[in-house]
Amino acid sequence: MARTTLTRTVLAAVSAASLFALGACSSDAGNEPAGGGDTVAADDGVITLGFSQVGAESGWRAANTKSIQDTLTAENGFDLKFSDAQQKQENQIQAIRSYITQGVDVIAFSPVVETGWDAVLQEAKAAGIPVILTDRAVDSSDETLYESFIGSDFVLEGEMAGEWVAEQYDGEGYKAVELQGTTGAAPAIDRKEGFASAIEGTDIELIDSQTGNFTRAEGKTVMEGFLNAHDDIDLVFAHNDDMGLGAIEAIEAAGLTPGEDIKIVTIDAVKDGMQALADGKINYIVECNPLLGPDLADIAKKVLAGEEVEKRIVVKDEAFDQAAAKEALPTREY
Ligand code: GYE
Repeated sequence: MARTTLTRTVLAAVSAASLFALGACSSDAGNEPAGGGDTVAADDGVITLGFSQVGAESGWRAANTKSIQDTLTAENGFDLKFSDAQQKQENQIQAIRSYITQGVDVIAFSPVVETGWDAVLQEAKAAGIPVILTDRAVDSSDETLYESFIGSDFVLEGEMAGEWVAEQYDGEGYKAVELQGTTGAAPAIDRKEGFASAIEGTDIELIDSQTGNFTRAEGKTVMEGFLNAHDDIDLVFAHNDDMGLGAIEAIEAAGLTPGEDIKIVTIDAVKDGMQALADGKINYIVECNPLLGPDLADIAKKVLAGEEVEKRIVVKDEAFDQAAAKEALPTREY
């Protein structure tokens, strides 16, 4: 199975929760925040975790949600409160505020965009509720606002895609277009950067780049626009499989053959993408592992037990060409 192993990196200092637990044991825990840590693990051992999901925009997201819901179960000691933000930051902020008001033990979320989180994360901190980031990062100068960030290295994913493209097509004067993920989202910013750096110095030229918001429908619409505006597209780099699948529809509707007339490289390696790769419609996919539930459960338990946790857990990703996809598909988990 071409799935991932987890590489644990950078060790965190003692987590905020454990510092808090220490404080709660001492007699002068006078400025103890409301909803604090000493009630956390005490009540019947069940961990109430509020999770604010980005949305349901892609196959990746569906697999990620399933992993979280399948892992944070009552049998595993969790009471999961789950909300879907429909790709809107204000909905996520509202969900996080509501988890704070409910006094959950821990909050986890996958931030739709990178910036604009400091205020609500300060509120969680003031309430003594630890926060764990999954999948996407926040751009904040205050690292004490969260305990740990579990997710892939998106710059590396973009680089892996760009390196393969450079290896295959440098010297042929390729014109490429890019379907970007959600504007302001960590994977969109980082994958763009990684890809650009990998094709630098080659004769591959990026002639257009727009957001398709990580969805199949928008990927198709944006690709239609690219095809109307340019008659010389050789390659599409899509920041996820779903937008690549939308691009396939647009390319076929224009009477061209995806994977041949126009090469396609994507990121995620979810089932539908892998099937299109095995069918020859996509040329290469860099994996992004969505199965973050087990690590989230593990880190949440450790944080609430006052144990040290790693500040950054990097999920390791692989990549597939068409032959590798055919081999991997039958046993693929997502
Ligand atoms: O690649 C895309 C999803 O944040 C890594 O979000 C995730 C991305 C994933 O919509 O399909």
